[in-house]
Amino acid sequence: MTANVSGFLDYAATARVTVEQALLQFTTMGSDCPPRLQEAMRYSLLAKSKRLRPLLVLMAAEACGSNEQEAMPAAVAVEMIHTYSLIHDDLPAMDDDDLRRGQPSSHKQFDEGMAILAGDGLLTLAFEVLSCSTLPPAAAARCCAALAQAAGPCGMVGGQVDDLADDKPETLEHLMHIHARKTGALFRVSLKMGGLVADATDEQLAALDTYGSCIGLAFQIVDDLLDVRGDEAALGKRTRKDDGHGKLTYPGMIGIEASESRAQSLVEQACAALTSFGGRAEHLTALARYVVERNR
Ligand code: GRG
Repeated sequence: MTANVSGFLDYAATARVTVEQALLQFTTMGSDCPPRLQEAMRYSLLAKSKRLRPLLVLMAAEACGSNEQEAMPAAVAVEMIHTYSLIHDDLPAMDDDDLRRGQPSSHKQFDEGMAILAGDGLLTLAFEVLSCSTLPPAAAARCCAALAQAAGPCGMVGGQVDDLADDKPETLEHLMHIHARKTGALFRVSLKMGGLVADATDEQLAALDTYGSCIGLAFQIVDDLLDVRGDEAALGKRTRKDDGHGKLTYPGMIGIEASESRAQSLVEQACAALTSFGGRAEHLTALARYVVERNR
């Protein structure tokens, strides 16, 4: 492991605790929320996770001169959207997975109806958290719009629909288009919201976006490689599924070695995009390296 990645892991471990305290606080629901619904939302939201998206929000805000406290509602909101997508993705009608984040999937622990509703609850609560935050109203509105676009029909949901299609074109270009929306959009919007909270310049937002596109794609390539390697205990989910389901993957299309070098060169591109931030982007640089060095 490279030196700055191990430093990043210490920083990330501390930031993760703060994010998880905020997730707990923002899911303390009023008395009209059925206790079992709150339990199901928290079951998935607070389960073991790398918390990459909230970390990206906090680190982008830091790189643009803001702080953890101001950025936390956006960090919480994107983690809620991510968790809802995992709950729904695991449902029998979608990827049909029994294991997620090292524990039974929501529909296995509760039931299908409750899993759908826990996902719906997190999706809507994310926008309540953002819009009721102490952010200036213009920044809150821009964050809400950006998050809705990234998670919606032209973003994550659209990518999922194209990925579920039986007759999808088997080209690298199409695979990248799916992943840019299904996985990449939430990475990019995490960085964008960090920038918006900090009232970043257009140049700063553009640099963060380039960085986000590169690490989003690198993340997905590594995800496919980890699936091939198949360490279920480390990943906390089923592995070697992609082959069995005839899924399009990078190792399947361009081979393992080419996938590894592609992920590596994307990380270099991501880091190069951050030069104008100087030392303030130290954590973002280390996170990019972590994305390719991770084993879960
Ligand atoms: C159901 C609307 C809807 C969308 C689902 C993102 C997605 C679309 C599905 C997730 C399925 C999946 C395994 C995608 C591959 C990449 C990915 C997003 C993995 C999970 O993210 P991590 O590794 O998870 O950051 P943790 O648990 O660490 O937060």
